[in-house]
Amino acid sequence: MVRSRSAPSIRWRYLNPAYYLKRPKQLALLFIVFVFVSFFVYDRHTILREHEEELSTLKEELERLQIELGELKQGDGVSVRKVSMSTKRLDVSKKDDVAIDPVEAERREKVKDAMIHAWSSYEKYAWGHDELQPQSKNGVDSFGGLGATLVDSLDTLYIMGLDEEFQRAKEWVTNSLDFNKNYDASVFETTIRVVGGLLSAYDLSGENVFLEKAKDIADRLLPAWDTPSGIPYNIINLAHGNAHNPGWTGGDSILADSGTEQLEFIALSQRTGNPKYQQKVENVILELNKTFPADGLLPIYLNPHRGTTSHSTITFGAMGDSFYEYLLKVWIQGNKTAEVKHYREMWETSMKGLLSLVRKTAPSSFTYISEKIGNSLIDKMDELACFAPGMIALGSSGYGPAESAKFLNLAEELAWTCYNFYQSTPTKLAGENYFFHSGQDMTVGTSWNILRPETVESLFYLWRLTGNKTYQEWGWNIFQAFEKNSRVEGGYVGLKDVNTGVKDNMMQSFFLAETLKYLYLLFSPPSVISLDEWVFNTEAHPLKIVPRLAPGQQKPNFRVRARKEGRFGGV
Ligand code: DMJ
Repeated sequence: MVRSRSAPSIRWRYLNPAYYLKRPKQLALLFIVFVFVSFFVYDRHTILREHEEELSTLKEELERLQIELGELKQGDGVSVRKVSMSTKRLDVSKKDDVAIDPVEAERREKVKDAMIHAWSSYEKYAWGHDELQPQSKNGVDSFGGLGATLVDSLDTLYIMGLDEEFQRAKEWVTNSLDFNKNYDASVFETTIRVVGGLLSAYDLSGENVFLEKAKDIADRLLPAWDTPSGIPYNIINLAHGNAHNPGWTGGDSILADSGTEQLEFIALSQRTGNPKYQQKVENVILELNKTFPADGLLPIYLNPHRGTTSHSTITFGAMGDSFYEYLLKVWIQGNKTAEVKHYREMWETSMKGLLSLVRKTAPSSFTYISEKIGNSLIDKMDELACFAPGMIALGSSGYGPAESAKFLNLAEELAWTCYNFYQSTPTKLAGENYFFHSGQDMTVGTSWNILRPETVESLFYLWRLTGNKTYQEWGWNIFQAFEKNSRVEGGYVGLKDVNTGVKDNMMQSFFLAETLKYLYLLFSPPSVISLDEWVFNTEAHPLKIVPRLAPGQQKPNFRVRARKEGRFGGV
């Protein structure tokens, strides 16, 4: 009895600290055992973690090799490497931010207020619809019911730090954005607004849903490129995939509509690792390059069967504009490498052609870009062509010093003309196009204003690239004219006539995507969406510039770096 009771009590005494206090040898032994066990456990953990890291690197490497294998099998020569955007917010403002000038800060807040007014009106009256009609306070589905304004606004909300609004928009994209629509959509408009808007939101936020949706809609657009020449049809049914061209072009494809998908589809290939998007759109440029004229100017109609141009207008305005813009921007997106050299060469050729269209008005010597049909020049310029000063300024640094200065000077002269499109009207808002008659400088042709962004876009580039604050002043004046004429209780409207100020009933989605974004950035430090790191699509959606590798080139796996707690909108 005694023995059976005392045995456990002897064992338990080893757990009593008092036991060791009286026995230093046992205490030392216990300490050594403790150190040894701790080291053993720590060592196991470290090995496990290292193995996990190694495993994930191997998985990434495997994924990369699978993509390369796929490319080799297809034998297409197009090299794409999947880029993973982090799920963390990207820091798009560099660390060396200069303190923001108080006047700029105040103006930026005013622009942000304008965005809040436009967005909250859209939320209130047109949620989920393509566009808001502010006077009648309802939504309309002008793009097939793809939530065009919502998708077009995502990155602007993000950049401005309107986080709650961005989250609500993201919820809608996640739960309600449905592309399975029996609707004949414009390939161009859907690409620049929807694919571009989603990819930009993905690049900024790292939220996968945006990439998934971009892939979904791009896959629906892709059959449009299945033509004998590879030049796409400009309209496609989103549910059934049958494509065609509008009747009014006589069956032709439109230049801008066919050559303004490259940035978005290349970006999509880079982010998904699937080269099919990039192949289709790059092939269009290769095709056009085969017969590219010496002046680099293409008429606005292309035959998608023969791959030839049709007799039609040459213009940097409607239907021509963004073809030239994308030649330059794909070169920038491609890190100006040998693989994209032909884009820059084509763009420089087109700039020679542009110089041949440049004329000056009398008596005030405003510089403008005329249009051309056959051998005849037309003394007309669209406000749409006012993107050109920004494009020329952006491309000027790729020339040697003398050419660079010449082109920058041209960009500044053209921007002055575009600013005067605004200043010359009673409302201080520009009309849709201008004619230049000798002795009369500029005369408004089509006199509506639909909240277009091109002039403020150019002012943004010129301010970024020259540092000249005059461009901020001009942008501020234009913004004030929008506030005065276009702001109504239910949002922002265009004007039916810039002479009388009579209002229309439409808030274009590009007002939120482009006009307000460029104005906001005009009053933000240059590090917010740095032009060294981002390239804007033609709808002002910034796409992150990531490495573009030559075929067969080996490079370690890369990732777009994310800042741990990225925040940039509130700079
Ligand atoms: C936008 O949709 C794009 O900027 C396009 O390239 C031209 N037209 C509008 C804005 O005016």
